[in-house]
Amino acid sequence: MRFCRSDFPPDFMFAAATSSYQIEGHAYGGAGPTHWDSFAATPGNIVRSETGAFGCDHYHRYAQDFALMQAAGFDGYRFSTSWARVLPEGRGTPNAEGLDFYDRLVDAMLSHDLRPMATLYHWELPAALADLGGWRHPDIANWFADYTQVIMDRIGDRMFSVAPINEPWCIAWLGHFTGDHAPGLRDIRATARAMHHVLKAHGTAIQTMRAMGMSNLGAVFNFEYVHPGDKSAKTAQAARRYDQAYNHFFLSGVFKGTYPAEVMAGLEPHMPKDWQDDFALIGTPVDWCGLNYYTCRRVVHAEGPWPAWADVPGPLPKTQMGWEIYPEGLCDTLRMVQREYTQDLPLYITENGMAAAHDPQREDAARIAYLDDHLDAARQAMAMGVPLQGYTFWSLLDNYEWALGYEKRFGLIHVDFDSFERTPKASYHALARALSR
Ligand code: GCO
Repeated sequence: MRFCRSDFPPDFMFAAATSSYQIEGHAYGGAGPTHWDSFAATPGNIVRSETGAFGCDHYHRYAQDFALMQAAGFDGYRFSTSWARVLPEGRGTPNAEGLDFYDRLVDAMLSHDLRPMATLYHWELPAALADLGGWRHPDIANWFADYTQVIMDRIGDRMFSVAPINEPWCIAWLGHFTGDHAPGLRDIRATARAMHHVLKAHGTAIQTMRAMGMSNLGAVFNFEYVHPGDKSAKTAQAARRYDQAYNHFFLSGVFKGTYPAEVMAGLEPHMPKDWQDDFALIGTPVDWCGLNYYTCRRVVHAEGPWPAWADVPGPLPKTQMGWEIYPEGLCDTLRMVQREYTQDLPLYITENGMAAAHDPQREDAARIAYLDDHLDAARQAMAMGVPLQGYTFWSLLDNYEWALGYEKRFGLIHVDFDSFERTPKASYHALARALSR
């Protein structure tokens, strides 16, 4: 690696991230069914119809995983708790085994010198709540607050940081507009409701945790750097529309108490009743903001109803996901977020990384370069005054990449999905060396 720990301020945090459904093994420990289980059981939604039933068997192997993290010199671990593991029906009686599991998990993090950075929702909605309408239902924010209370009553005393929701865009848009993620809807009214209700859930969870006396509470959003895909004026507008919907809608709700006009041009007729009255809740102050950044996108105008956009492939080298590698976009995004929304609020990179096919001969060179280039971009942003306090790599382990099943390998550690054997990759060793200096 071109960088080492001493290139960063002494309290800068290096972490790695995972999420519950992607690694734990949802079949274990009395967890209830989720909308990802039913989405996966429906033919055509997921590569080989794979599910998170066994994940990386982290449920049984977490101590080994944390020992590997400690040996690499990580300071923190960004993980998520599963709503359906804590409350199998989404509401009502908690699953004692699930609460015991997270209690043990957090103690194991601490005994491996890893600061727990929790996320309360990383996409696996309890199926019983999906039956009631899921993110479309006006009461979901209250259900989420109840779940927040139950899980944080158990582990909240040991958290370094907590964010309620991972990536509102993916929940609302990929789940309800494109149908690529569970629950697989393609419905603009459902989308508008989900986009608003995830932010209400974020706000009620922050208020719930504040009332419990918790601190260091934040929000995690995902970003793509948007390039217009051609030089036409219509494309310029489409690119701006995409940028507003993807990169600005949720930040604007939380930090400015309003939604962008270009987005409301399409969504307003479908919004829930009295949505304008919810911004005091949505804008409940947070202590930090997290950015997930992977790639850029090239957007062109497409004929048809709002949003009237399409994307086109770009010329840059691509990851196993087909995503262009564009580190400059990370620096620009950090600066944009600070300038337009967060000013002095601490920022964290809460996800960044790449998928690469398993190829032991090639020594993981692409992932090492990706890390180097994005950490350079992070340092550039810091040199320009961005109050960045940590970097989190996605992901610790190869894992369940949602609709793409187990094929896309994001891990610093290779996982054999038959034996669950872990093998650190060259990127793991390179990062460990960099963090030791
Ligand atoms: C996300 C999610 C992760 C994904 C990762 C790679 O950011 O989309 O938090 O669950 O696995 O991003 O696509």
